[in-house]
Amino acid sequence: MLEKFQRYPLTFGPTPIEKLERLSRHLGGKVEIYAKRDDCNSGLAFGGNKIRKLEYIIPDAIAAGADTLVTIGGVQSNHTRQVAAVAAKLGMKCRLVQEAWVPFADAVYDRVGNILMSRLMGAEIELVDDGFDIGIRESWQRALAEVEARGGKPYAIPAGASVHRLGGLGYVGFAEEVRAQEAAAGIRFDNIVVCTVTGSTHAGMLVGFARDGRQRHVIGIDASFTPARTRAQVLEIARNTAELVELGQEITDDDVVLIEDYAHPAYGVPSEETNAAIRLCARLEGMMTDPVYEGKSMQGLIDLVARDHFPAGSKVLYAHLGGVPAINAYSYLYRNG
Ligand code: 5PA
Repeated sequence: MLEKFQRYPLTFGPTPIEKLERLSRHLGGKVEIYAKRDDCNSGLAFGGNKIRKLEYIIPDAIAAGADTLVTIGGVQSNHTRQVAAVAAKLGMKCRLVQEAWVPFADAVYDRVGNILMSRLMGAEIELVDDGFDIGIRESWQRALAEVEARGGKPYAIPAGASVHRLGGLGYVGFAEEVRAQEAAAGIRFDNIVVCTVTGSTHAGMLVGFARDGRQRHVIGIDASFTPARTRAQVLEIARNTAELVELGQEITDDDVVLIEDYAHPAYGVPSEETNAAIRLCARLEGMMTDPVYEGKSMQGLIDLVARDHFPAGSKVLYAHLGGVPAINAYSYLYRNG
């Protein structure tokens, strides 16, 4: 589906799929749980889902003659860290706007984890005291204008690389990759579980899996805590992406499956249940998840299995999208493990 698009390689290649044997057994053994390890997809500053998206965006930035990648996220954004890494790798500059999206006051919140790495990789960082919003931000537009005013050539990457014309393509590729891996292993996943916030990861998967009629088998777990906004953005990106790849099929509102039950108490703040899921997965599988995104989708997966949402014998694929560096900013929560 992606042959006509240019891809700038930033990942190691197809990511592994592994069976989470002990977690599957712990949850009763009726459902087989697998993880696709996009958290291990690249050597660029720990990788993650944005690297996969950026592979299809960077050719456009290069063609535009840009010298500075400009993007936005929260203080512990994984996205901004991945953009900083890609800029370093390409020899471009990087300008990041990091807003106060998370009401969390660990003393070192703006010193460790993602933002520490972005600073080390040479990004110019501006901290802005505005709250969470996945839309187009005034602070980001100001940063773009500033780069231009200084004589630079900025390239605009929106939050999560999502509402970019090419933002959905990376995860169309994910679906194609899964299909090839399924064929090679002789298995087929009944459901795919994905954490959803700015929407292009979920949207790309919808389009990719629509090719074999599985779009409603992609279960988005909302971690934005503004699910109406996120849902609308997933649909919009999926529709645009479907057109771009000439899917030949309309993506409808009913195709967007987004479960809202696990994002509380706020974006970026884990509940007790989220923390329990993070600990369970760490202790049974040695697989780390974070309190902002993947811990919430893991919590959702565990809860859905416990509630018999999936028929016995189902094979469920958990898309691990990265995000673990942020855990350092939550050190007080995990001081006793
Ligand atoms: C993020 C996003 P989407 O934004 O494409 O819906 O992906 C959600 C998601 N898992 C899932 C991890 C580890 C993520 O980092 N992160 C954002 C960031 O600024 O880091 C875009 C919000």
